[in-house]
Amino acid sequence: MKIIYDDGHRRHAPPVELGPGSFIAHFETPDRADLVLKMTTEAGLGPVMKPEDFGIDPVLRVHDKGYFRFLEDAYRLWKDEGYEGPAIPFGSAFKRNPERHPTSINGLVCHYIIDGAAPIDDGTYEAALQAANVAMTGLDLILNKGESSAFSLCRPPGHHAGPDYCGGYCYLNNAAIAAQAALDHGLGKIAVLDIDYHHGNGTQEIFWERDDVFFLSIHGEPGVEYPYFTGYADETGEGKGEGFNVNYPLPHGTGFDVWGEKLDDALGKIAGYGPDLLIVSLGVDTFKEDPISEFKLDSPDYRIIGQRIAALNKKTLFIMEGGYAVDAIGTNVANLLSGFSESAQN
Ligand code: OKP
Ligand code: ZN
Repeated sequence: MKIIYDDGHRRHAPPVELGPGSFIAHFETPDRADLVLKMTTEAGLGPVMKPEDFGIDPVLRVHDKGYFRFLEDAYRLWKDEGYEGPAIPFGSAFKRNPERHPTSINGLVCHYIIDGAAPIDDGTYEAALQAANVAMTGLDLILNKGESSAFSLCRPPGHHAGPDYCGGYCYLNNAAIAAQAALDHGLGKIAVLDIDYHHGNGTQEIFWERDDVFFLSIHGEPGVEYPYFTGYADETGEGKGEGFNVNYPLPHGTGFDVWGEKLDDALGKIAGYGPDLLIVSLGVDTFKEDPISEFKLDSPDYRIIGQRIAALNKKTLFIMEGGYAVDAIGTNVANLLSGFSESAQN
C-alpha cells in the first residue's frame, strides 16, 4: 500500500494549546507523523511518495472561502498586532451570525477558531493545505492510477474542522475534501468510517444533509469527551441525509470486545450502503495508553480492525487523524494497515 507523506508537516508545530487551567504542551506534535512513517515502512508498507499539488479548488468545495482566507492570513495579522505565540481564541462566537464578520484579528480568531486546541502558528496554513494535498494524492492513486487502497499520512488531522471553522488540532477536513473530490470525479456513493477516539463533528456537519456520503463514527461519549457537543446516537442526519449519519458513542473504559461489536455493526451498514469508495478517518487514540483518551484497545487489536475492514472488499483510502501515545502510535497504525493489506483480496 502506497504511503503519501511529506515532511513539510513539520512547519506546523505550535508550542502550546489551552488545557484545563493552564497552557500545556501541544499534543499534536510533528514526531507523531515521523513515528507512523517509521513503523509503517519498517512493517513493509509503502513505497512512500510525495503529495502532488491539487490547488485550492478541492478545499473550497468543502470549506467556506472567508474561513479559508482567514486561515491563510491569520498568523500574519496576529503578528502585525504584536502578539507573541500562536493565535488562540479567548472568546467564543457560538452565537455568531454568519452574515456578520468581525474585522479585528481577535474578532476573527474568536469567530473562526472554536476552541483552544487549534492554535494557528507560523506554517499552520501551509501544513494544513499540504495535508489536504496528501489526502487528494491518495485519492488520485485510487481513482486514476489503479491502486485499490492508499494511506494518506495527513498531519495536521482534519475531522474536527467544519465548513467554516477549525478546532481540536484540525484546520482543513482532509477526509471530507477527498470524499467530495471523489464525488466530483464521478463516483456515486462514499462511506466515511471514523474510528478516531473523538467524534468527527466536522465531517458529520459537512455531509449532514447528504445521502451520497454515509458518515459513521465510533467515539467517546460526548457527555464526557471532546468535542462535547456532537456525537450522540440520535444524530442521524436531516433532509436527504436522514439515516446517512450513524454515531456509536461509547463510555470511558471501553475495550475491544464492545468496540469491535460496533465496528462490525458499522461495517455491516457500509456493506448494505454499497459505496464506490470507503474513506477511513484513521485515529489510533483508542489505544489503552493514549495520553488524552479513555478507551482500552491494545496493539494486536488494530491488526484485527484492518482485517475486518479489508473483508468489505472496497477501494479504501486511509486518512490519518489522531493518536498521541507516540511510542505506540506507529505500531498501531502499522498493525492496522498490515492487517488490511494481508487480508485484501486485490
Ligand atoms: C483531535 B483528534 C487534552 C485535551 C484535548 C482536544 C482533542 C482533539 C483531538 N488535554 N482536546 O480527534 O484526535
Ligand atoms: Zn482523536
